Amino acid sequence: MKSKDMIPTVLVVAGSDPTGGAGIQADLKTLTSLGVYAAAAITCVTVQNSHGVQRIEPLPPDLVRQQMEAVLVDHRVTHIKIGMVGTPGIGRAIGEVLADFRGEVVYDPVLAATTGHDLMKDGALEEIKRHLISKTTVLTPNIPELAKLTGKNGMEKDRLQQAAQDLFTQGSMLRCIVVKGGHGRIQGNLLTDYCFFPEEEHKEIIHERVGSQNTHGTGCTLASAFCAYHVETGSYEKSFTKSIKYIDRLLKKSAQYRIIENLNGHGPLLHALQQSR
Ligand code: PXL
Repeated sequence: MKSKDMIPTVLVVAGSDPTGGAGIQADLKTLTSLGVYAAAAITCVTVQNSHGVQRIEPLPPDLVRQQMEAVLVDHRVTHIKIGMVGTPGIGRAIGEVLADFRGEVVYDPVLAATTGHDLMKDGALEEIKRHLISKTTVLTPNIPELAKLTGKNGMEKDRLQQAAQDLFTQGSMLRCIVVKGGHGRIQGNLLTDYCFFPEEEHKEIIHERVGSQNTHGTGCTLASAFCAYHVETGSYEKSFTKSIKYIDRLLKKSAQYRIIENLNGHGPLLHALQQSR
């Protein structure tokens, strides 16, 4: 690109996963593989691998805020993508920065790791709702996260739709909720991903579950791919369809490789296999 117009930057705010499968590493790989410039502010350093999460060190909230501000004053940030927040204090600090931000806020409300380990401190849920969900435009929960955020359990479409409506009333900026079907009811080998809107009819994509050992970081990757496609298209619906396709292709390609020693663990996706749209 030779134009002197400023290119868009996506600012990722998330935790570090040293294996490179999830968190900030997955976000940067995804956005880069889709040709979008990505900056990163780190919330927490985790020590983990396919055997589990051994340690979590949240950074001081003001350090998270300063990282975000450093990028915001220098780049044309059109999208902020939030992943693991870690503590209520970090949630509040991010919320304070978002108060002055007018672009898209895509929040993947990470509550637990693939191995089941909690990635959010107890008692953070109310703070998250007050400070983050209130300023979020696109939320990308999986089914357990949707249930935790709303107190509404159930996997049927009606139940998910009710839970999404509940969130639309809590978050006045929310324009789109993508509910990832990976934890949902499987019919045959089919699963359904949903995209709910405050007023329009929802969209859904029914597709085959990909059998793979390498599924670690699919949530982070999907939300980042959504961001990248939204930078490109400006459409929530197209970003939903394209990001689900991106994940599907990447899961299929990555399934063919052995990446980790642990035969019972979840390996990462191989983002480098997906160089173009
Ligand atoms: O995939 C959720 C996630 C997000 N962020 C970090 C993680 C994980 C899962 O393990 O480690 C840092």
